[in-house]
This record gives sequence, structure tokens and C-alpha cells, in this order.
Amino acid sequence: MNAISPSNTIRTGTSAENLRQAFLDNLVCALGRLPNYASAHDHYLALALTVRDHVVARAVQSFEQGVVKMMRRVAYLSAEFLPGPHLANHLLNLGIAEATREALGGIGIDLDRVLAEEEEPGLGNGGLGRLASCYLDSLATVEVQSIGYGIRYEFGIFDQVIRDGWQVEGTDKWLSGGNPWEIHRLGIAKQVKFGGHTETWTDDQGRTRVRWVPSIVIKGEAYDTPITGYGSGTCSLMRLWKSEAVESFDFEAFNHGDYDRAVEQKVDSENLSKVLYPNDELHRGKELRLKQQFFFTSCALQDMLRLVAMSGGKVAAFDESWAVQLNDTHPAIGVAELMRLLVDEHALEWDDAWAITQKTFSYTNHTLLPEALEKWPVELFGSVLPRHLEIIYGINHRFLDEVRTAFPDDDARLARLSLIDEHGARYVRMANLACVGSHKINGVAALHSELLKKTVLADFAALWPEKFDNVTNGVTPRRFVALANPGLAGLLERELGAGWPGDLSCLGRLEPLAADPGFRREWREVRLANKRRLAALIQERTGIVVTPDSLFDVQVKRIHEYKRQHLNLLHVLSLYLSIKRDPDAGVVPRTFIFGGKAAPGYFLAKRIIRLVTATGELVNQDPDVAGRLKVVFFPDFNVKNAQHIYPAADLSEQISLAGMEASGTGNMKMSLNGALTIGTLDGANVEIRDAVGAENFFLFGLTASEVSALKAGGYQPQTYYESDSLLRETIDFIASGALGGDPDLFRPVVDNLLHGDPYLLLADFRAYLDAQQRVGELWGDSDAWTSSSILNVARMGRFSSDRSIREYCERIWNVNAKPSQT
Ligand code: GPU
Repeated sequence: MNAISPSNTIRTGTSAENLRQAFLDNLVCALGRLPNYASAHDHYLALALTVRDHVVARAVQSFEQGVVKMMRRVAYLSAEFLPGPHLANHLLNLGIAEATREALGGIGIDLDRVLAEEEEPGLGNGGLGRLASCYLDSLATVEVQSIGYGIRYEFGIFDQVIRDGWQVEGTDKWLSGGNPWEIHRLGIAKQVKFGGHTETWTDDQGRTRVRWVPSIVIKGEAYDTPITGYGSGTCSLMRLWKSEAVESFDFEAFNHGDYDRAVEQKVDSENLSKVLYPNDELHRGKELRLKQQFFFTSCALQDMLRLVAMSGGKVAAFDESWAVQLNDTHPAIGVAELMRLLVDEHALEWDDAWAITQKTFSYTNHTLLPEALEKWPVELFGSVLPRHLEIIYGINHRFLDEVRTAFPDDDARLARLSLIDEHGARYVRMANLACVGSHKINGVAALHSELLKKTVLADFAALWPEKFDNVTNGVTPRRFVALANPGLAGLLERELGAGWPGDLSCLGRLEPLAADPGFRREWREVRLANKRRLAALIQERTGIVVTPDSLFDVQVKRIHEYKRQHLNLLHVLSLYLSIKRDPDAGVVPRTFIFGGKAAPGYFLAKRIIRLVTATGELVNQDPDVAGRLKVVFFPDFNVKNAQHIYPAADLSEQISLAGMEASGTGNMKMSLNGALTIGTLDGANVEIRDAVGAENFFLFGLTASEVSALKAGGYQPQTYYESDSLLRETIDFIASGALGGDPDLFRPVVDNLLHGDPYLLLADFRAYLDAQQRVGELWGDSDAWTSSSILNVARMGRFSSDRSIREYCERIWNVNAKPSQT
């Protein structure tokens, strides 16, 4: 037994008795609480500390293995992570959930009550951040050494409350109750420079070198959160950087009595990691954001260099120690920073450094939306990162020479490929930097990867077709099935064996059970219980009473015009009007559940939330539709709430305009829990439909190429408005002022649709209604619906993030993952 292995101590023994003793010890000794006076939150903290011992013991052993074996490690650079609550996940991964339940039960404490106390770290906006967390989970599970590097935002994504029907943002104080999962690594701090100028100097070999003389230096301190894997001894590390002043005070100023200046630098430095920008897929060009990006990326690369040295590796073989993944372009500045570190600080020749850089990085693109493409005014960029601007010019110069050779006399192409946009005001293009600095570029679903090559990255695809690849996203079945849906997990364990969360290919064995009436009954019972629980939560959070045996029709995701929550609302209102016109209209009872945050500055998204709540105000109290329609806006959609919502969804709304949603991952989570999808041929919907079978998926709408053609031909929304009376009636109803009590409230939404309709809602309306009609019909046949639900789960195994991560390992990172069972 390894000397540091604590598995034989009381502190980390895993019997119920050991766990209980450790829990009580922590309550008293770590928290200073006598059991009789402890609150639920104290119970949570004491249990978290108890479990943390096990987690940290694994983490250090896993880390030690990585150093000793000198394997190539993966660094996942991401400005966002959304891990969700940790405690239950660790209990599952460590296999101590039952022992813990027993340990607490024995002293009258309910484990579920304790788990509910945990507040999640909301260090991301949505899909991109949650994907990063699924990937750390899967990396640990397939036994690959990895570190997720990011920012320890003091304030993460805002808390959303709904007041008088409107979104109101509250400050996310995720750290105020204490964070038992992180370890502040006092010994690991990096200095990060900003501003100033560069100078040349001559080294003792007579070489001209460049030195960056910054105007300010900030310190990054490491906070580590271990991420356990399922049934594996490997842990991933989420290493987040907090910014601090290098010295607490500018003592010179302080001694001269200039107190203001003395604290100014401290405040400025600490501000860097203060708050997450709450925009999803919108680049706003704020200087502080650029500084955040450089800050964490520089800390990460410096840390990787330190670890290379620690494990006896060579800087000149950096790429053999590390595969660095750029999660979108937010960390793309890393390309120039690694060059600076290698050339300026480690005295490598440019060409050698460049070869290493390209072998090290790979880049994942997560969107085609033009407004999300990051570009920084050259002036701003040069004032914050003067040396990086020079390096980028150096990279660009050599790169454009290469392009000239491949495509002589093609200035237009040169201008498009250049790292600098020179049409008018000059900008540094981060996607171009990421492409040039990477050996692999991937999209996140098959359709998205194809469109990338045809649109935003077409010139790069023409230049380097071999660099392009696709890795379809996946989600972790541990959190999103095993933890979120214990009822379903019980059935899966009985039918497939206890190891199913580690190998979703076994889900296929459920297929024959879709035809088994007894199994279908059990399936329905599990689903109904999930819906009852969600109904109770909805009542608690919103006061709205919903019927668990109605069809739960769910759209939860960030609020964006391209995701078309308002198309969903057009359907809701059309049903409402149909019932009002004809009380006998064949409408199956439905509960429409919406959830998601709008960026605080996104006017139309906030109006769409108000349109949901106004529709609810009208519909939920109208006796004419009682028992048939309910509309709920579930506030503060986050990972924790999502775990209650996904398992209760009957219908998963994935209705973005084709060509707009890069992948989607909520689509996978709901289908894996037994929802049927209504969706367009967009993102991963395409592959989900292929997997579950067209007959188990409600498809509608224009294809991506039909969308382009329609737009190219001059799209006229009014023609649809004029030719479809139900559409007209529905839009007129919104325009009439019948909703929300103010006739002008939804004027902007209506005007947007009638004069422009950039996301083609009107063009897809009729097809969407027809698909919803088919949904209603199938719902009426409960056996057929249930069997389709079972088949969805049986055929969704491919969408485990373990599969995605294995593909990254094999085709992009060139590291060995534990082979899958099949
Ligand atoms: N996505 Br870019 C975000 O959540 N935020 C972003 O800033 C960018 C992309 C999402 C995509 O919208 C979604 O389709 C995808 O599934 C997800 O990234 C993960 O790839």
C-alpha cells in the first residue's frame, strides 16, 4: 500500500460507520457545530468535507501517476465551466451513495435534503460551458490526464428571478456559503503582464531578442477543483485562476500618502476575475474581456511549462507533454502567448517554436453566428498586448507568404485569410489566429462541421482540408441520467447491469423491451413520478398548478431569437385561439414549460420572456382552457434545475432555424431521458434523428440550404402572414394588446416578425403546427408513445460524452483513452 494512501484510515474509510464518524467529526471540528444545533447547510458542508477527503486522495494519486508516467496530458482551455453541484456526482463516482445515505439516515438526516443545499458554480453562460464540464467528467472516466483551465469568477452568471413577468437579474454569490470543493494552491501563482511597450536586446550569443516591458503586472492564483471519473481512479482537475495584485499596496505611493493610488492598482487587479460576461454568442469587444482571456490563457500556459519542467520534460518538446484544446476562440490568444513564451522567454528559434505551437493547439468552433466572431480593434489590442500584436504580425507575414504560394495572384483570398481585417477599421481576427495556430479544427455536429467548411472557415478549408474534422458533442450520462433520473436509472440497472453509466452502448439492449407491455407500464410509472416531482417544484417556484398527466412540452435553453422560443409561443397561442373558437377542438392537454436566461442587454430576448409570462397569465386562469393548456416560465434555469426538468420532459423542443444551432446538447439530455423531439434539421438534431429513427422524431421545417435559398431570393414574411389565416389571427392577437395589459408591449416582437423575420418563423410556422398535430396524435396512443420513448433511450448511446472524448483522444489529441467495452 502506498504510504499516502489513506484508505485504511477512519477519515476516509467508506463504510457507513466510517462515513458517519467522519461526518460528525467534520461538523464539530471543521465547522465548530454541535450536531444538535447544525443547520441543513452545516450538514451539507460537513458531508462535502467528508467526501472531499476521498476525492482529494484520489486526485493527488491520479496527478502523481501523470507526472511519473509522463503521458501526454490534455489541457482544455475554456473561459466557461458549468460543473453543476458536485456532491451527488462524487457519491455516484466513488460508489458511496448508498453507504452515505445509510450513514446519515442512522442519525436522522435525509441525504436528499442535504444534497439540495449545494449551490452550483455558475461559471458559464450555457451550452459551451456545460460541454467543457461534461468533457472533464469523461476525460476522468476514460482515464486521460487532464486539466481544465479557466477563470475563477467571483460572480458567475446572474441569478434570474421573474418579477411581474419580467426577468430581473440578481448577483450570483456562489462563494458566499463557502466552497468546500476548491483548494487554493498557495504555491501556484503566475504573473501576467499587460500594456507597456517592447524593446530589443542582444543576448550573449549575439542574437537579437525582444523584451516586453509592461505597464502593469497582475498575479493569478490557482484554485483547484478535482473532477472525479466514473469507476476510474483518474481525476480531472479544474484549475481556475483568480486575479490578485502583485503586492497588496503600491508602497511607494502609500508612503507618500497617496492612498488612493495605492489601492487603485489592487482594485484594478482584483477586478479582472470579478465577473463573467453574461452574453452568449455575442462579441462585444470590451477591453476587460480581452484582459480576462489573456489572463487565464497565460496563467495556463505558464503552468503547463512548469509541469513540463516538473516531470523532467523539455520545453523544446512541449507538444509531447501537452495537447491544448481551444474551446472556441476565447483562449485563442494562447497561440501568440505560447510563441512569446517559447521565443522570448525560452530562447527558441521562431520556426521551432511555431512547429511546436501548431502541434500543441487544436481549435473547436461552436457557432456560425457572425455576431459571435471575436475580433479586436488593432489599437486596443496593441495597447493591452503590444508584444502579442508584433507576434501576430510575424505569424501573419509568414502565413500570407504560404497562401501566396498556394494561391498566386489572389488578393481577395489573402485579405479574407489574413489575421488582420483591413476593410476599414483594422481588427485582429481571433478565429483566423486559432486556425493558423492549430493542427486540427473541428465543429461540434456533422452539419455544423460541414457548414463551417462552406461558410465562415471556407478559405481555411480550401487551404488545409486535412485540418478539418467533426466531433459531435455528447453529454455525461452520470449527471444527466443516473443522478437526474434515479427511477430510470433503476430500470436500466435492472435490465443492463450496474455498469451502464460507463458504457452507453449497452442501451441498445433495451430495444426489445419497447414492445413489452409490462416494461412499458413501469416506464410510464417512472416518467409520471418524475413529472409529479417537477409539478411540485413548479408550484413551489411559480405558484402555478400543473397536471402531471398532461403532455410536458419543454423548451429550456438560453433565450435567443435563433432558438425561436417565440415560434413555440405562436403554437401555444394558436391552440388557445382554436379552443376559444371551438371548445371541442381536438387539443390534447399540454403543459408548456419554458426556461432560460436572456443576456441583460438583449432587448428582444427579454421581451420574449415577457411574452411567455403574459401568455401564462392569460391561459392559466382562463376557465375555457382549464385542464387543457398551461404555460410556465421556470425561473433561473441552471444545471441544478435542469436535472429536475429533463427527466420530466415528454416533448423536447429543438426548433432553431436550420443552420443556426451548432449542435445543441439539451436535445441529447432530453432524448436520453425518454423525451421525443420535435425539431428542425439543425445541429445534432440531424444525428439524433438518424439514431432514434425518423419514426421516433417529429421533424419539420426548412433545411439549411432551403434557408439560404429563401434568404437569397428575398424573403418576404408578409406573404406567409397574408396566406395563412391562423398565423394571421395569432399574430394579430399578440399585436392587439390582449397580452400583458399594455398594447405596445409586444409591438417590437410583432414588428420584428412582420418586417424582416430574420429567423424565418413565419416560413416554418405551418410545418411546425403540422408536426405538433402529429405529436398530439401520438400522445393519444399511450403505448405507441411509450414505445417510442423507450426506443429514444435505447438508441441514444452514441451521445455520451465518453464517445466524444474518445474521438478527440484518437483523432485530435493523440492520447490513449481507456478502450470502450464494445
Ligand atoms: N455555444 Br460560441 C454557447 O453556448 N456559447 C457560445 O458562446 C458559443 C456556442 C453553444 C452552441 O450554441 C451550441 O449549439 C453547442 O451545443 C454548444 O455551444 C456546445 O458546443
